[in-house]
Amino acid sequence: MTQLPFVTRIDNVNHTLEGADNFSETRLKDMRSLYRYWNSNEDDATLETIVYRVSRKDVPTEPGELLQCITEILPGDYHGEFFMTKGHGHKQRECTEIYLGIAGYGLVLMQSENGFRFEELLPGRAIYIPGGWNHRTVNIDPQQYLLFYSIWPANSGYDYEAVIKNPFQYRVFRDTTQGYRFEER
Ligand code: S6P
Ligand code: ZN
Repeated sequence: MTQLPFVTRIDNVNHTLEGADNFSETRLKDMRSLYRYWNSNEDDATLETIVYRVSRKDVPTEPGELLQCITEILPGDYHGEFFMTKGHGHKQRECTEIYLGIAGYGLVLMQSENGFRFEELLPGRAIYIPGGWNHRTVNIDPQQYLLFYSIWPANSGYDYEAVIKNPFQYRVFRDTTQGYRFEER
């Protein structure tokens, strides 16, 4: 199939990618195994809390094509651990990704057989996530949403098991004096 030229636009008002055709919402109940202090008797209202939203522009999942999306992570924490994405690796491990900060203040956690790294995600700052590095984003501003743009090869696939089998070495918690602190897994 031939992909024709098209345009998208970062919508700073609605916190979405204009022109996207795939929208998802991830709630606390979708992240049960991922938070350190998960309460198995959590109340329904808390379970329904939205943690992040993604709007993605789909293209054919063929080599050479690029996917793009906007992720909005809402401000908040669960028992002190900041709102974050599930995190994943790419099924095609060689596939790289770029994140560009649009609004707010976050951290991108990255982990591979070469160790753990993190980078600050700020407006205008671009982070290159090489192939083979699992990645998770954390909103470390307790007052404001975090918005970032991602672009990656359309044939990458998602490997969510990767971060279950091999959890990130550090978690990010709210801290009253420093803003945030790392806790070893
Ligand atoms: C895709 C890219 C992002 C994330 C999104 C949600 O390769 O890394 O679009 O999908 O930020 O995170 P997650 O871990 O739930 O897919
Ligand atoms: Zn990715």
